[in-house]
Amino acid sequence: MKFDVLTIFPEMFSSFLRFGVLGRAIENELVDVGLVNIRDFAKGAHKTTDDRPYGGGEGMVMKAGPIHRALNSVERVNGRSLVALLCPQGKRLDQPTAWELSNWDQLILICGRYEGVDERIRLTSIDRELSIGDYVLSGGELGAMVLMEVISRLIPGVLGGERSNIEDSFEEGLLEYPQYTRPRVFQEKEVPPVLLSGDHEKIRLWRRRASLKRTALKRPDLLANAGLTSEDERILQEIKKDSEGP
Ligand code: 4FN
Repeated sequence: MKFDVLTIFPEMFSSFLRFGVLGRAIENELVDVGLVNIRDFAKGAHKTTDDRPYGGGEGMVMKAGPIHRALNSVERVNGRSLVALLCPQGKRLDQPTAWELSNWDQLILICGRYEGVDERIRLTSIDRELSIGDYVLSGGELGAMVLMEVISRLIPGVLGGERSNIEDSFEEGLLEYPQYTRPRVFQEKEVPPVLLSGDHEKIRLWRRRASLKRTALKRPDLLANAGLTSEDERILQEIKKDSEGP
């Protein structure tokens, strides 16, 4: 996967790209990231990337020219290349969308600043609008980082052996079961005895039940799209019955 990020703040990405799963994926050449400084494509002595909005009003708007020229400077991998604008209008990123995006060979990510980008960029150059959530940000850069992190983890070879239960349960659309490690007792709270029993089938059922219970309690919206087995349905009925008790 090749990511190309267009931003006026490329330095924001340098430490993010050096660490963790994504840092290693880049080292192993499973992922490549190009950073394009939009300012390098600005004109005039001041290299301005923004200007006052037509019609007046507060704030500044990112000029179309520099973004357009920055985009033209990016080498397109081939036909499997998508240009995405990170912005609040976009479809909210979720795990199924991340899977779909992971099928492209190149994602070109444009990060807005100020009050956003000149509308003509949307009209001429954008294939997709993507959002990471419904809150106010100062720029699209954190969106681009979230997107690169989420998608990188789905690329074969990136997670290696550490494909965790977080992935497995979330791929099924459920929350994770509770985790414990030593010590066995912490501030009078004990590890559930079943986890010390060595009975792997009992442990599997306990964990499944805990995942389902957590999801039903904290994120019931996730259950609608979860891939529930008939065993899961049975466990959920049990959980419901238990909570109805006197
Ligand atoms: N944000 C909202 C409504 C109106 C404006 C914003 C907002 C950065 C350039 C866009 C925001 C959220 C998720 C990029 C937010 C994202 C951005 C994102 C983003 C500066 C203009 C702006 C109703 C969502 C609260 C600022 C709602 N994912 N404007 O944040 O780029 O990627």
